[in-house]
Amino acid sequence: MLKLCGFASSNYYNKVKVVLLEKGVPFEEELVMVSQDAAVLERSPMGKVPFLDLGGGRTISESQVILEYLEDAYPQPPLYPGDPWAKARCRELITHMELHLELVTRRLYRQAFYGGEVSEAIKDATKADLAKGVPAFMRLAKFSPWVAGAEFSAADCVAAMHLPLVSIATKVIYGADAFGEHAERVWTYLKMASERPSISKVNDDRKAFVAARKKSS
Ligand SMILES: N[C@@H](CCC(=O)N[C@@H](CS)C(=O)NCC(=O)O)C(=O)O
Repeated sequence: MLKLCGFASSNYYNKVKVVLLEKGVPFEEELVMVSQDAAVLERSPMGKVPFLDLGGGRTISESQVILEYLEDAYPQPPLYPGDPWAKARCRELITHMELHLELVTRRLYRQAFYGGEVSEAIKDATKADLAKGVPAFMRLAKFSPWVAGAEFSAADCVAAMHLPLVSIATKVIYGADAFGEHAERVWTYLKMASERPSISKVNDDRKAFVAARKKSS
């Protein structure tokens, strides 16, 4: 059986978990923390999570590559539109959310979520990057009602996991949501997405994981 490796508070892990649940693919979860240990590096070359273990020494790292693998290996139900241009636009939206929203905002997480500190220079640079990334996202996103259009898609598996972090981290650090005037639209969408069984389960598992870690620390 497929093993999804990582931990339940990782948004990249959860993105893949939503895909597995949406496709009804049986899988197990293996708790693996970020690590530079040889045993982890052998399965995930950067020591990052998630990675997927197919058994027999076969692993795949990088959440988007895992998502694409799952789409190829388990085509039903499809998580991309059939039309090549619509499919490319869906991938464009995913790439945009990851490169220009999540990865940019990630620089703030240390202070926003983990009690650490981030320099003013990083805060300023992040703000400047988001000032371009957010309007670009709003130009690409459809919210009609799903993020890439009328159908639930791979882009929703990504958006539902990454967008809350962008919104919350920027509220914590700047006292203002990076989505600005669009925040209500984004959160209306996120609320709708969170009612989908796959996303609801992943969010519940995340909360349970975080609560258990807090209790044991
Ligand atoms: N591009 C990677 C990003 C995954 C990622 O950054 N995961 C975090 C946990 S949420 C991690 O492993 N961080 C450790 C590190 O960056 O060394 C993917 O899409 O899988």
